[in-house]
Parts: sequence; C-alpha cells; structure tokens
Amino acid sequence: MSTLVDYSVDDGIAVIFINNPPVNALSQPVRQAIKEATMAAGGDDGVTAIVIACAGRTFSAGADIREFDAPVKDPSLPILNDFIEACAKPVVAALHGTTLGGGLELAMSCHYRVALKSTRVGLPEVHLGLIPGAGGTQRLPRLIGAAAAIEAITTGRHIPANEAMDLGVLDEVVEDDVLQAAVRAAHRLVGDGVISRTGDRDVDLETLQDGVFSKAKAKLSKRRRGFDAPQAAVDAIEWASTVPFSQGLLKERECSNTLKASLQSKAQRHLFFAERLALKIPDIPKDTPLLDVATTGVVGAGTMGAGIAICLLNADLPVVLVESKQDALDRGLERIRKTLDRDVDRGRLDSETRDVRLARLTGAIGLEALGTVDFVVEAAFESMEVKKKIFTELGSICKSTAILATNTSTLNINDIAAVTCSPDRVIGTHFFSPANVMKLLEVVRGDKTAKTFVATTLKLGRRIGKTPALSGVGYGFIGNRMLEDYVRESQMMLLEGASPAQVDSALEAWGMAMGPCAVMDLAGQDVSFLTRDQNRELLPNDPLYCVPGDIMNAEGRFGQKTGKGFYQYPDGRTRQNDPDAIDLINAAATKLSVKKRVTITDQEILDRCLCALINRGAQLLDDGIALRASDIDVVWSAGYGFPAYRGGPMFYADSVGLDVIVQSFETFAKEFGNDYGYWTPAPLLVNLAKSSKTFAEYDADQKGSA
Ligand code: T1G
Repeated sequence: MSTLVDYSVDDGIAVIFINNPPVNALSQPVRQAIKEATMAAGGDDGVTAIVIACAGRTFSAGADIREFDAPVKDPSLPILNDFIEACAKPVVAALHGTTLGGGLELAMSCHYRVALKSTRVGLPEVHLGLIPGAGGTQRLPRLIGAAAAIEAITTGRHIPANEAMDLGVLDEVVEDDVLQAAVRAAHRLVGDGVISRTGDRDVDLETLQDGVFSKAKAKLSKRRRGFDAPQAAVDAIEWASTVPFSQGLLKERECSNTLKASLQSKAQRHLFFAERLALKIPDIPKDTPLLDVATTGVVGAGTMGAGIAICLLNADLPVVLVESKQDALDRGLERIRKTLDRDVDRGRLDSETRDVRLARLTGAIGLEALGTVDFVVEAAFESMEVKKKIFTELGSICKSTAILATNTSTLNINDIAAVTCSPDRVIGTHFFSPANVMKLLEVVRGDKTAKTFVATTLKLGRRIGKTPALSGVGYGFIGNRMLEDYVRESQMMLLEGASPAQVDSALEAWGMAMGPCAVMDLAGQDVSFLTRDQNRELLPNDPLYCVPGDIMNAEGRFGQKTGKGFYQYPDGRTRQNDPDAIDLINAAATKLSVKKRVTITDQEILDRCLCALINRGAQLLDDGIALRASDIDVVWSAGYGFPAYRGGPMFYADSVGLDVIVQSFETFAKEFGNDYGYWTPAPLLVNLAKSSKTFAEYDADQKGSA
C-alpha cells in the first residue's frame, strides 16, 4: 500500500486505515491507495469483509480542496465510491471526528456505518460553492429522505451522531473503540450473508411532499440570495427521486464539475483558505509558544461586554464579569442569562449546557477580581480617559502572563498600552455587535504587543468561534477604515440626487447583505457622526464629506434606535422610504450648491462605492495596516456582509481586473473632480495594474518574502 493508507487482514476482516493528516483529505494518492487496498481485499479469498477507518482526529473531512483548480486525476472520488459500493464483500465504515463532504460520501458508499458518539457528519460543499459531487446528493436522500437531505445539504451543517442515527445516515453509534465495533459489525454482516447498498434503495415517497423542491428553492432564493450551489443542490436531490440512480450520479457529476469551474466556487474556496491563512503571521513562527487561557474576565457589562462574555461562556470558558456599579452588573448578568435562555427556547442549546455555562459566570464589582485570570477583555465606554484608567489598574492587578485586550473600535491601542507597566501584553480584540453572533474578530497588534500574545489571541479567536484577522494600529483598523470611503461615496450620491433606497437596493441586488444607508441607520447616525467628529484631522477637509449623515445626526434622526434616519422604521426594524429624509438631504445639497444629477445608474453606484472600498484596501496594504489582500477579504466577508460568492473586495477586484479598476478612477476623476484625492488610486493598485499583477499575486509574493 502506501504510507497514506495502511492495509491489514485479521480473522478474515481487511482493515483499510487511512492516515493523511490533518483531516484525511481524499487526495489522489489516498484514493489510489484505497482502490488498490479494496481490490486486494476483494481478490483475497481469505478476506470475508472490509472495514475502512481513519487515523488521527477525524474520519475523512472530504476531498482535497487544494486539488480543485487542477483536472481530476483517476481514480476520481465518485468512481471510487461506486467501486466500493459494488464490492461483493461487505464494507463497513468506522467514523469519528468530523466526517464531512467526500468523507461522508465515501462512508455512504459503504454498506454499513458505525460512528463514535462524538462524531459529527455533514455535507458542507455549499460553503465552497459546490454540491456533494461523489454521490452525496443521490445517496443521502435514499438514506434519510428528500426533505431531510435538502436541509442537510443546503445548510451544510455538522450533524451530531445521535441525530444522524435517528435520520438514518448511521447504522450504529458506539461509546468507544469504533474500529472494533466496525470489525464486529463486519463479522455480523458476513454471517447475515446480505449486503445493503444505498444505491439499491429508493427515496421514501412520503418525504416528497407536494412542492418540496420548489418551496425549498424559493426559501433559498431569499436565505441564500445570489448563491448558485444551494439551488443546484436541490435540483440534484430531486434527481434522486426522478431518475435512475446511475443517471442521477452522472447528472450530479456534471453539475458538480460545472460549479467547481465557476467564479462563485473559486471565490468561496478562496475565502476558505484565506480564513486559515489569516492566522499565520509571517514574523511569528508557527511554533511560537502559546499562553494557556483557562480563565477569562470581561470589564464592562454593557451590550458589548455581555456579548463577549457569552462568546467566552459558549466556548466553555469561565468568565468574571466586572462592573463599577451593582445595577449595571446586574443588568449585564441578566442580559446574559436571557440570551442563553432564548438559545434553549430555540433549541440551539440544551438546558443542562446552559446551566453549566451560567455556573461558570461570576459577577464582581471592581477590577481586583481579575487578579488571577488568563485573559481580560475591556469593553467599557469608548473614551480614551476611561480606558487608560482601566488599563493602568489592570497592569498592576492582573498576573504577568495575562493578556490585556481592549474592544475599542476607534482608539489608539498604543496609547492605551503605554499606560500599563507591560505594553507587550496589550492587544486589541475588536468584536462586532452583537458580539455573540457576528463572526469577525479584528485582532489589533500594538507596536509593542509580544508575538506570544498575538499568536495566543488569534488562536483564542478561533476557539471561541470567531473568524480572526490581524490589523495594525490605525484609525478604523481594516473594516471600519474601508467603510469610511465606501459610505462617503454612497452619501455623495445622496447629495447628487440618488435616494437611500436606490443606493441600498443597487448594492443589495449586487450581493451586499445590507446597503450602506441602512447600515448607518443600524449602527446609529449619532455613533458614526461622533467617530467622524473625533477624527476630523484624519478625514478629508471636504465640506461635502458625509453631510447626509451629519444632517441625520443633527436632526436627531439616529436611525433604527429613534425610528427615523435615512429611512423611517414604523416597527422599529423594517425600513420604509422617508420623504422627509430626502427633503433634508436635498435642502443641504442646494445650500452647498451640489449639482443635481438627472440620473445616477445602479452601475455607477456599484462602481463608485466598490472602487472606493477597494482603493482603501490597497492603501491599507501599502500602509502595512493589513498584511494580505486575502485578510481584507476575510474582514469584509465575515464582518460587513460582502457576498462570499464574490470572494471579498480584493478577490472581486482581481476578477474585474486591476487595470479596469484604475481606469474607472481616471473616469471618475474627470467626471467628479479629484480635489480631495478620492479618485487617486493607491500606489499599490497602480503598480499591480501596470505590471498586470493581481492582489493574489501580491499576497503570494509577500508569503514568499516572509
Ligand atoms: N481539503 C484540503 N485541506 C483541508 C480540508 C480539505 N477538505 N479541510 C481542512 N483542510 C486543511 C485546512 O486548510 C488547514 O490547513 C488544516 O486542514 C486544518 O483545518 C467530492 C467536492 C474539518 C471542520 O468542506 O470544515 O469533499 O491551515 O484549520 O478548525 O463532494 O477543516 O493547517 O495548512 O479548518 O479543526 C468538503 C472543510 C470538501 C470540510 C476541521 N469538506 N474543512 O476544522 O481545522 S469538498 C469540507 C473543515 C468535497 C466532494 C466534495 C475543517 C474541519 P492549514 P482547520 P479545524
């Protein structure tokens, strides 16, 4: 065999043991070795049955995603799975860990599936812009029915073993030693003399309720707006009940290959690797020692503090929640309890787990309670004076190895670090509201933050279920700094005569989760005004700069929280156009002698907002605030609703062509003037365009130079 696959026979049972760390991805050499081992077992009269298992932390987590940009090499996974299913001797899969994608498809082509109780199974291909392409859309419906298969495949969720057993994906769940359980099962199957092949089954007709497919596609067109793969997945599952198995496999393969070549899938695969690359910092060696984080503290029990505390509790970490006043502390503790209770009511959490987590939460008045914790995150009022006072005390109260993090979104981490006796321990952890929901975590590295503290905080971010990205110290870090330019351009067009609804619908139709005007109403026009006002020296001295937002603030139209902003919100959440807002903006435009434009096309809205966003991203790379273009893509897809199927602002720019982007700047400069440099492309953007390079190549060069 090969070092990737071990083969042994004991008492008539052949064991094919895959060992391709870290996740037993089914790369071509692994597939080749599995096929050879299966053939050897099939041809050996001394072998009565076969068990397929994996070493390490998980049964195969799928095909090797890194192979997808190259032509498929035989044996392809679909062909291998068909070969295994056709085997004349019983084949048993022994599952553990996260058995996903092609790994589960391999298991479903086996004749019996045993799983360790802690196993989770799933078909997450839609998150890569794909459908299960090795029989999953044809075999899963035959095991669990059409409706359940639609839910499982279009969500791509990880299904716990007991639920998978109830659904019918698994045949047996065991407490321990899944390999021995599989061997015992193999002997039983030999004794039974019957082989159950998934492909021989039919889809349970009771699961084909009227319109199950069309209704699913209608829901997905809203819930997964703009994504092709979920729609294709429903079509493929329908084939399982409308065409013969062999034909369904062929149609699935054709559809899978089409999606694999699509820009949407390339964009989503780009983000898959970008999120993992973001944790690798060129000047921080992979073997940098990490600090042990077993206990945590949160300073501030407001909305953000409570949300952060929930993140930590949900990662099974004990939390000391600190406030300066008892009533504020009580409100924070209550907020946390209510949120966990709501998760229980919604079936997201069982009550026992909730109780265990709440038992790990303690409230305290005064920072002294944080003397022994390993990780402290400060989420107090956004004032440098307040934060400096807290960090001065933390520096002397906390133990010398404690990570001292601040959740500030606008203040200079270096200035905060400077007041502590050990600035090497101070770091930024910028959570996004609601902190227990939003995935993005910007980790802000101060000038003096030690490498161990950076590496440990990035790792902790993943541990608490966040998508971390590293930023340097600068106004707005990465995400909010880019939001400034994106919002500026959107509001310039409001002054020129576009309505908030037109601006937002153009960007939302393109794929943004929420348009910039609605975002400002959600975040609070007062909050964004205050941030602008506190940083005027960093912003262009342009009398038109975000005037619409300034007006909303001046008029007390803060957005959702006051029921009115760019829109009106009769029910407090659902936006409705508001002529009064438009009148206010038009009056300001007249006063500022802004030329009204007869038409502003949706395309112009897209081009101006996206070019402003991309240019700032390039500038942040030039300034060293962002390490990689792919980090910027992670920030904007995980934290700002940029459509994953477009890969992030920088991936999207590459797909358009940087020369085209630079050309747009020349056009806009001619049409709108360039007094404030809005249409001066960043040097990096110009240089890459000139050398016909992409941001992806820029990243690769960076990696090479690391
Ligand atoms: N292929 C290649 N590399 C993979 C991989 C995969 N399928 N899964 C993980 N890795 C790498 C990852 O890049 C990282 O590398 C390391 O393994 C650890 O991953 C035909 C077409 C399994 C839940 O979508 O969800 O099968 O950064 O940091 O947090 O129908 O990895 O160390 O160099 O994520 O413990 C379908 C994707 C593929 C599963 C583990 N399968 N993986 O999470 O570790 S398409 C998936 C995950 C397919 C078939 C179709 C997670 C995990 P590096 P990690 P983790």
